[in-house]
Amino acid sequence: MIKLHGFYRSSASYRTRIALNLKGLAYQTVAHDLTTGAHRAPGYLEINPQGLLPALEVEGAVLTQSGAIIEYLEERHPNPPLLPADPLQRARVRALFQLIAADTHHVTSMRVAAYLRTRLEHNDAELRAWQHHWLTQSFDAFELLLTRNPATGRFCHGNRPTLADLGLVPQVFAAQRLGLDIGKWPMVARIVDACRNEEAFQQAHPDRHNTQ
Ligand SMILES: N[C@@H](CCC(=O)N[C@@H](CS)C(=O)NCC(=O)O)C(=O)O
Repeated sequence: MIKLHGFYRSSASYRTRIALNLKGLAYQTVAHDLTTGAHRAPGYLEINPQGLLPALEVEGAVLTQSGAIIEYLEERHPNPPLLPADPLQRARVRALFQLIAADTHHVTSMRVAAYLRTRLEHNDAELRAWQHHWLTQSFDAFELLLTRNPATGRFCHGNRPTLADLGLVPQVFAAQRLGLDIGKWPMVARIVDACRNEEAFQQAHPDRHNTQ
């Protein structure tokens, strides 16, 4: 049985849950409470020395980094595909995912916030301004990448969910928790609504996992 080490409101775990659901894979969840620092406990550091969620136990191995985990799932279970067949289109989808997973998520993460607050002594308003700044910059670019490209459809790329949507939806959820109004980016908002109608996204939503 596949084992997902995660937490209900961890965006990177949320991305991975959507991928597992889209692929129709059964999995067991092991929750590590980010609010109590359970992800830094020695037992979990044995699993993922980076002390980050998620980690996936599968086929006798431990996989880390949500992007690598999702690409593994894609290679092992190609249907339904999360990447288009064409190399140029695949690059576009991966770029949208990386915009979120590499360039946005980290600067707005818990550990960066904790450092800003405790080591650099920023107050709540300064912290919020930092997070809104980076989120806004990313969503501005994401919106343009969607509106300017005719390959954008019901979802970020075409008419079925891809890796790009798996990046976007959890980041929007996190941004809304931080008080950002997503209505400023109409295409982003429309696509997130489309995703929220999909069973795989609904089942992965943090509200469905907040008791684990
Ligand atoms: N690039 C990593 C990021 C993982 C990550 O930052 N996970 C967050 C939860 S969404 C975490 O464990 N945060 C703990 C912290 O910031 O201390 C991935 O995509 O898996």
